[in-house]
Amino acid sequence: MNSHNFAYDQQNLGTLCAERPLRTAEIHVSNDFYGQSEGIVVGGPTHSTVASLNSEPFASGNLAVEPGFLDPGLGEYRLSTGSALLGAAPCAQAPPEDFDGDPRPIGTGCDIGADEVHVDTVGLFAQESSTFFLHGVNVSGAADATFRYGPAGAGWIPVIGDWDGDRVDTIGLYDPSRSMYLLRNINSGGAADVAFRYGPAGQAWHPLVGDWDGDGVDSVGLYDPARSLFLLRNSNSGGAADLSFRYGPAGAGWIPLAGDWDGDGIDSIGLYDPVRSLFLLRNSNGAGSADMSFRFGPSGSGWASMAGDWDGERADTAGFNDPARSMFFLTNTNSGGSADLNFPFGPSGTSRIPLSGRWGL
Ligand SMILES: [Ca+2]
Ligand SMILES: [Ca+2]
Ligand SMILES: [Ca+2]
Ligand SMILES: [Ca+2]
Repeated sequence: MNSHNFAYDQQNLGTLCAERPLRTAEIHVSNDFYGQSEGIVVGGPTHSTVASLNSEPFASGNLAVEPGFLDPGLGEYRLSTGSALLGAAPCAQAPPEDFDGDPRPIGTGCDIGADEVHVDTVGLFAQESSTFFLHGVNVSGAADATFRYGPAGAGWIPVIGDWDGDRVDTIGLYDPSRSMYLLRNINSGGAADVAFRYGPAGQAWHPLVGDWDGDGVDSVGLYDPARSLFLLRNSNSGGAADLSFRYGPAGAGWIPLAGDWDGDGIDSIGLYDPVRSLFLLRNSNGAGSADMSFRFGPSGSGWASMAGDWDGERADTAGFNDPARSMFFLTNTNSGGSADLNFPFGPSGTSRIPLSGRWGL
């Protein structure tokens, strides 16, 4: 069986797949033979094109297209979000997880090769009905998952994280009146899998989520705007903060963010100043000055800032939701400039809260 592979730029070498005696069952399925000039030898006959190969009874779905790797010059052979190999294969012969632990399939069909592409995509949360609307791709379209979780109109704040380390982000809620987190390991309605109080009740503190210790599991935090104080916890349970530090000006109305800005597997904090539309990101969780500082988006616009790994290159980058038009604006670099992705999702003119995560959708 030769399935879901790619043979990339094998100049004049071709691919030899010896199968003797010739079988009639499909044994060459959904491979990508790209940049081969001397044909594909399978069990005797040499095929100069994949169309010819696919005419054999033992072959189907093979392609010869530029695979669209993230950065082959740097040895980065994972697929980019624009690859023609995404969803290009049936999943019958694919393992249920890819080489870096992502579930297969994500979306319709499996990606050809060892990697199933899994990037952060957007979602929305409607507080009045406590409904989550999750979208599996960063283009316009209808929600791919819609469900209610938590009480309607209670003013609870959505949080997103990989609480169980399976590389799929799921939902949660933060109830400010009790300072209680209610986390769920599946993206659906139901009871909380983990519920605990952390921090003081009834404060106007912001919930935060990140993998602060790099163990592959996201855990919670809090941001006190009055002191610009971050209180981060490495486990999803009540108790004292594992990390506590001040960063940024107290009482300035800046919005806290969390993300892996440098792609080292550890999430750290940041701040967004809406007056200047300035992001001030920090690569370590402690006091100090910003490691990255850039303007992105219009000043004083009322847009909601967000962060995610929109292109799969492992670093989280900035984004916005404009609630008036329900437009998302996402950038793939933390350096300002114009958005790399912009698309509408959800109804305009509502006060839904934007979300981002690797939903496994
Ligand atoms: Ca992957
Ligand atoms: Ca998970
Ligand atoms: Ca962690
Ligand atoms: Ca990091």
